[in-house]
Amino acid sequence: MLRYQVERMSCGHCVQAITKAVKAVDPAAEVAVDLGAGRVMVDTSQEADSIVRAIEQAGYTVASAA
Ligand SMILES: [Cu+2]
Repeated sequence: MLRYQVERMSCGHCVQAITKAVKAVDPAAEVAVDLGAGRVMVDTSQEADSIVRAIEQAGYTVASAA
């Protein structure tokens, strides 16, 4: 399970955008977003860096991988 702190997620649209971006990299990925904590959790077989790039390409800033 990968965990990221992601900045400026504020609503359901953000959750959908990030989920879609991650699933574009790995359609089998399980994505959970905790808006209150600004945290994205991803269960994937892909490289952690690939997931970071996908989130950033969706327009969000990954503050840290935790
Ligand atoms: Cu939003």
